Amino acid sequence: MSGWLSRLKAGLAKSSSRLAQGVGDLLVKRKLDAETLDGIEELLIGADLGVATAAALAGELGKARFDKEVEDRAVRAFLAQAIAARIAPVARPMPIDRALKPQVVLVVGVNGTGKTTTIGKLAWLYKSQGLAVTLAAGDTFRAAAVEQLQRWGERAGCPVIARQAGADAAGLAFDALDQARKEGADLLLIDTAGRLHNKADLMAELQKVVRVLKKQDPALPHEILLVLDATTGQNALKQVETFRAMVPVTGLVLTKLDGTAKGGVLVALAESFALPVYAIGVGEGADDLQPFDAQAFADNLLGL
Ligand SMILES: Nc1nc2c(ncn2[C@@H]2O[C@H](COP(=O)(O)OP(=O)(O)OP(=O)(O)O)[C@@H](O)[C@H]2O)c(=O)[nH]1
Ligand SMILES: [Mg+2]
Repeated sequence: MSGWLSRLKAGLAKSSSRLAQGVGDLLVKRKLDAETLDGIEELLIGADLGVATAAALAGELGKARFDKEVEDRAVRAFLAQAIAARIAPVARPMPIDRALKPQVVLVVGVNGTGKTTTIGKLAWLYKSQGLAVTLAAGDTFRAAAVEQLQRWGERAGCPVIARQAGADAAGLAFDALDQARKEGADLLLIDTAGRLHNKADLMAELQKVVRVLKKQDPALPHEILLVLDATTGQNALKQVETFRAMVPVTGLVLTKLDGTAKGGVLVALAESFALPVYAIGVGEGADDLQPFDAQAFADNLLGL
């Protein structure tokens, strides 16, 4: 856990250094007056917490501490507490039901957000917990996508079901389910394309995959995981709306929290959709994906 915490801290360093430094600078004169509160609100917006959340947090801070002399650390601790309270309800690891054989997880998202990498990391994580994991290379649009998933499969020691590029993604998903059932797999993770010729094609393909799975069992897929790239900031909110209009998304993964000052978007997502955030990605390595702890996340976001 301490290794993971240090990675979370390093990952959020860009977000936290700006926030922590900004709060510190604002409080040089050590008075939390209206002007300072406005500055803090702006900082929170800059960290992509969203306009409404930033205003609410500044308001709470003002009520509690208005016009009093305060330490910058106390202000950051107050904000971290308020943020943790907001994200705690969505900080939930993906529920795993070993009785399902297999539990079927469809992974969707815009191209480049980290779907394939996230599947590789999840495969690694669940394999290490003793689950039999099968991967399906449902991104049949690009040949490189299949090879990328195969490399992750080799690394984690999981079978990868694939077809040549250009094959029907729904057919591949059907075959993968069949094979995962025969092999008694606990978990089937299905990759999908992030981009087709256009958005209508992508929607049609994702919906067909879901339809084909449902024909086998109406409870399928058990989870539809939407992968979002934190570096896109507020754009991630748009993507949730777009994908929810296509398929019933059940949970989110937020990747690339390293290398961005927009870590606050997780707070905006929590406030806007109340969808569980199953995991966050803070690097490209196999163990750079973990369920997140709301308080630890908020503390690190504020550089505490
Ligand atoms: N720094 C960092 N890089 C990440 C993270 N997750 C994924 N990446 C990188 O982001 C790039 C895109 O990741 P992919 O997994 O290929 O994304 P994808 O959504 O499958 O992309 P398409 O298949 O093109 O739709 C790769 O270079 C990954 O290594 C993360 O948490 N942190
Ligand atoms: Mg991919």
